[in-house]
Amino acid sequence: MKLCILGLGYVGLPTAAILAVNGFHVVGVDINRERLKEIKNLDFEERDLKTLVSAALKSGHLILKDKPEEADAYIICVPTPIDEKKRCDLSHVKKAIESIKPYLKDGDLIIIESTVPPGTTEELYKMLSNGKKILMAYCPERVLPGNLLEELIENDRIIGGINEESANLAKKIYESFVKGKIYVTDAKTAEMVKLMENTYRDVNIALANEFAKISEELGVNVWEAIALANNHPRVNILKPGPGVGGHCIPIDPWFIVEKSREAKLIKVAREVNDSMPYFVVKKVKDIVEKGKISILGVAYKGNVDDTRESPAIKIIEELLKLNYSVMCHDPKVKKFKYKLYSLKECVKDSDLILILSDHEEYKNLPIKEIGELMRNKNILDTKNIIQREEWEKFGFKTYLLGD
Ligand code: SAJ
Repeated sequence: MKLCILGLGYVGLPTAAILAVNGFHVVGVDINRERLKEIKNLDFEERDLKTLVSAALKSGHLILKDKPEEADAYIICVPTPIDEKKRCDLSHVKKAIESIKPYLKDGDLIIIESTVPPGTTEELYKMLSNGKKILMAYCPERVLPGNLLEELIENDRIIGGINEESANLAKKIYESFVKGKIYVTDAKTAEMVKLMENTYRDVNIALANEFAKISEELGVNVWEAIALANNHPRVNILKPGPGVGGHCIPIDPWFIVEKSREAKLIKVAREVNDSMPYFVVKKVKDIVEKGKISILGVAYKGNVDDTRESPAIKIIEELLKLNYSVMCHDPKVKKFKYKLYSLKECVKDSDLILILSDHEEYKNLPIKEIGELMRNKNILDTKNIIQREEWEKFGFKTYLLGD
């Protein structure tokens, strides 16, 4: 069976590679030639992905192209961002479908993996099927960046078919590499399931963030309170932080909001999480009125190199607007909107260290050396990863989000 994967991003690439090493003939398509070059040069971070992609390319089962070609099934893994009105921008999905239209023949299957608002697969199907017998299914990705390959193989999958035949054929493809269970349902339910998963996480993080704000107001350490509350067998409060980043969780809940007027809690939760960067900036202002801020961690979460929608971006923008001088450091990230410095350069003559990502490296920083380089020894930890007493031993004033 020949497959064409459209969009070789963080989901499309591993999916293409894993299907290729499992015996399918795979054409991996990305309209961005730079991305194709990166893939050929194995220029990406994710654990084990290099080995897999390299094996798939060497086997000849994976070939890379900037245009689709005739195949038996097409898997669409292109981005679905939100527009200014917080509505899903389906233009990449529509373009991808347009690009395969000339090759579609009776019995071909189109699978959508990109996150989309409920009802989208059915709508696209109606636009497409005219005269031809096309099969179509929605099969959302659910992998966690940072643990991509393992989750791609081990996680359960949901397949939502436009009809039974579509779902069954899609199932055959995923069965080749998925070790988790594969659940079959209709397309709209599958779309809703994906959005509910990420919305569940967003709303729960919002609750933790709101607890952090309330705790500061009332003089409680939120981290201690959460740890104690989580001893209850039916309580599992998530962690507060400087905001919710990544390309999924801050975006997906809006796809529900755009489709239903009943979505109230979801919208407020989004707003609470979006307010966190401003809350952090206010804390910075309360600690130092002016001077240099050293940001440690610009990735959207710990131990990944990804900065998409990272709360660090908003925080830096706001600090610059307030005329602070800002330098950033991140041991994982290679490309970022702002220049990245070595740790020493970043903390030299600084007035405050601001920890925004919980990278492993930040748990054991050389406190003494850092202290000697700084102008004022202040540290604000938004992730609760430093040992405050250790820093205080070296004369630091320590501050914690939610305390
Ligand atoms: N965060 C907190 N507090 C927490 C947990 C996370 O502030 O207790 C923040 C993180 O720092 C980060 C953001 O939330 O900025 C999102 O991180 P994440 O680890 O919760 O999620 P993602 O975006 O890396 O991946 C999610 C996953 N979804 C769920 O766990 C329900 C993943 O399984 C999905 O495949 C992925 O979104 C996606 O692509 O949709």
